[in-house]
Amino acid sequence: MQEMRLPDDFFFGAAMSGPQTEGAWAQGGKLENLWDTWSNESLDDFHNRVGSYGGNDFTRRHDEDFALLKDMGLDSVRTSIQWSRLLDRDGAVNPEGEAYYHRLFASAHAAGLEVFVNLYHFDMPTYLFRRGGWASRDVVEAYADYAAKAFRAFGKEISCWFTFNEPIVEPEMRYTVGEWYPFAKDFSLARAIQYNICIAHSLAVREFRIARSEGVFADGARIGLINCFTPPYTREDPSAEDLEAVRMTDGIANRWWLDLVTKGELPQDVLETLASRGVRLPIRPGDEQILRQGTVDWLGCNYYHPERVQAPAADTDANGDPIFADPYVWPDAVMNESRGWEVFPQGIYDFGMMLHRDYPELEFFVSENGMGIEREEQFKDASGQVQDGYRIDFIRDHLLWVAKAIADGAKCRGYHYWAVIDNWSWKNAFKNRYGLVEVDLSDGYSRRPKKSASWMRQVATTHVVPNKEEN
Ligand code: BGP
Repeated sequence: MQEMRLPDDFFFGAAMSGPQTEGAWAQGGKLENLWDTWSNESLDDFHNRVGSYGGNDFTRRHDEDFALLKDMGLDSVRTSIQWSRLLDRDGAVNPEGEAYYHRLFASAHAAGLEVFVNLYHFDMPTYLFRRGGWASRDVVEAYADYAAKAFRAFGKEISCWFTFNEPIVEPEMRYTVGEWYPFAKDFSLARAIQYNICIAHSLAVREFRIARSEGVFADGARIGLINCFTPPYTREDPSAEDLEAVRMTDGIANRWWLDLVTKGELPQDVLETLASRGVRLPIRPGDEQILRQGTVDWLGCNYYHPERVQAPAADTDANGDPIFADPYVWPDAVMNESRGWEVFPQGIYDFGMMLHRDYPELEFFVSENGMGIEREEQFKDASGQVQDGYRIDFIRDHLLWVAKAIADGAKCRGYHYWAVIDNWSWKNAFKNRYGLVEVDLSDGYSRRPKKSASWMRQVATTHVVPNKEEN
């Protein structure tokens, strides 16, 4: 593809999350979240036995980090408030937690960065998990109360709010494939959790609107949802069963959320199929009215890899729960072997075009996109700088498809790279590095820009995405 130009008002920024950066896990009155509890109970589960405790030392280094982002030409940063830091066990604001976030946001603003705040990034406080977590309506309501308190504490400082990051991931990772604490493999429970998260999201949006009508925010405040989206692909010559696998994958992973945030309802065909296969959702009288409140101002789309599916080999799993799709391995797939994820930049274009067709009013931005590489020190030059040309290729190819989507009508307003500064990646800890800036664990978390940092400065300040030869 030839060089492309992004609109002048297109924004560039950095995505990160509280639990993956802050560290200081037991300071300032912070309570345990599930990552801390899992780290305490079974540190061997984490790469090189690095648990949640230190993050990437952001709490001590945020001034330096914001200066690095600004120096790269970025204009915005998204992070998350940790519920377990902002509120105490009784649901009251923890003054030290509140003070920390005021300092953090002031530091970003002083550097000239706009701050986007997300309220939940897979970080359930453990005491609430023990009361039932997302399976419990009381916890769902506690989340709405937390959101209301966050809006009121920071409404004058923050205009861009998000209720959840990737609400599909906890149902998958904690309750379907069982890779994350509490390691459940229960498709029905996962869908019940997914449903309750939609109620939590909608209640939080309602709180946002109430706060907005009471003048809690500065003018122009917006609420959104961030999820990982990809149109599901299947084999080139699909059977009717393959297409059915596409319908249900798309229904659960995409349309479920897109219908919620644009129409305030969940897709009827998906609900009917789930019910016909014995999956019961914890629907209560009055929920329809709650979901109606869940429409948002805009959407964040995290995109790393496409989803490829085919008809399932078996209809049901060991619990008797339905299986709607099996993975399909595309013979031409280009892989990022470090992460085991396919690299398919066109997916971001296809998603943008799908939104343009099916949800034409919805504005979005690319809220995460990035490439995690293992043993990145092998790419250091004599001066010790990581020469990450592969990452430049990755970002450039995605941005070219973003530019094409915009040219073809997609309402894509900006791009946030994950994670501009290397950070802690859940169970993989620091195995795969995503950053445009290296974090050196052997040198007290010191920061050092990689080759891609100056490439990003060039693109973010000119809005010109070069073709490959111009790298
Ligand atoms: C997204 C999450 C991020 C981040 C990223 C990279 O799904 O929102 O928190 O971690 O994926 O994935 P990973 O860290 O698992 O390599």
